[in-house]
Amino acid sequence: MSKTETIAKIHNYDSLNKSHQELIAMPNLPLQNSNGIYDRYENPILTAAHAPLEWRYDLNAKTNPFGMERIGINATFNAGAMKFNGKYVLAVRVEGADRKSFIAIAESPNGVDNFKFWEKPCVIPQTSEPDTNIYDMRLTQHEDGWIYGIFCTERKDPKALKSDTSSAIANAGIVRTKDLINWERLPDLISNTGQQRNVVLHAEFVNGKYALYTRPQDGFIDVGNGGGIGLGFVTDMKNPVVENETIIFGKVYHTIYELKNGLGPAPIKTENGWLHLAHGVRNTAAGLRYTCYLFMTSLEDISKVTHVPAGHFLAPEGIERVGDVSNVLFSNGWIADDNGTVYIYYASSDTRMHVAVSSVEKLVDYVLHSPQDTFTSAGSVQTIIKQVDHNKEIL
Ligand code: M1P
Repeated sequence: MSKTETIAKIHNYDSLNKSHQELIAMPNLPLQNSNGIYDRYENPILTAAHAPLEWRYDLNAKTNPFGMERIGINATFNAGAMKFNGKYVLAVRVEGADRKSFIAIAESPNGVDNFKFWEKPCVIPQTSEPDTNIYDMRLTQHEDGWIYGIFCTERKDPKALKSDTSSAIANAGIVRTKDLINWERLPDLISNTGQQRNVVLHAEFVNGKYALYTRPQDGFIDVGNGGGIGLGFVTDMKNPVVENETIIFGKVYHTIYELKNGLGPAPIKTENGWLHLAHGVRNTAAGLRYTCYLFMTSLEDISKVTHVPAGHFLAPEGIERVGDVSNVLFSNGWIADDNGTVYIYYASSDTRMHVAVSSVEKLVDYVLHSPQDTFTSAGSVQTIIKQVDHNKEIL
């Protein structure tokens, strides 16, 4: 190209850019039908269409004469979250049309709208065994001074039959950073179980050790005999051998976590205990149903579950029920602001991100005072009757 030749943008750039800027700037308002526990918001906060045009388009008219999208983005979901430099920051699982997931940072000035991706996706260094696919990063600002990102790393199962092109081994990959730009890769988690997903780092040391919530599983899809939310300890994150792993919250027959469960983000510390957000999975004739639930553990002993309201806290509704993996609500990120507001970032149907807003005070009230599961229909009836009788006193 001669020096005098001007470089023209693709013919459709202005209209693409206008729509993109309008999408990002769209205000998001709370919906009116709150259950008193949290407010859902009317719009998803991140969709595939929020991915920057520069990621998707070759903007040079000469090399892209038709103004085609060259790199497709399929979904934006399962984001870790934290407050960083005064901004509400998400470490988003972005899935390309090629089915590879990667992590990209998006930030918002207010936590509910105007989420914008940073210029480039995160470059996550590899270990000696390269990852095929990475996803679902949990961000933890640890008291050791590092921000840790623990994510799922997936590689093809070397022991799978030649005819089996799907079986994989999932494990926890670990990175740490100070700026969310430069990531130091640490060795993958070393545990006794075949598969690990939904691994989350607790923000404080426990008896001088790093505490990690785990989710051991026998197979890539099959939970097998084990499963449940585990807790284990690591002495040195540069040699992350999990010690003393125990299940602190197992699967239970005829509950929303009958088939499997897994922790969401790192728990929030409250005066009453550690507040946890998790997902539970049950099987149905229409496939797996993922919902989110809350529970609390003791401040003195983080392995001790103290409160579990019955059933789901957040379940897919309306458009949330439809997507690439329908009937799934999944959360691995929330932010508790200094004023007590809690922003719960959740994904629907492995497709898009949403926010629901509550407060530490409300969530603690919900966890402490909502009835626990009695595990039988008769028990559920008694729980309702007790409330009806209680209400007679004031009606
Ligand atoms: O498709 C639903 C979810 O399935 C997995 O979660 P879990 O390991 O608990 O079954 C994850 O792959 C998650 O990313 C996904 O949203």
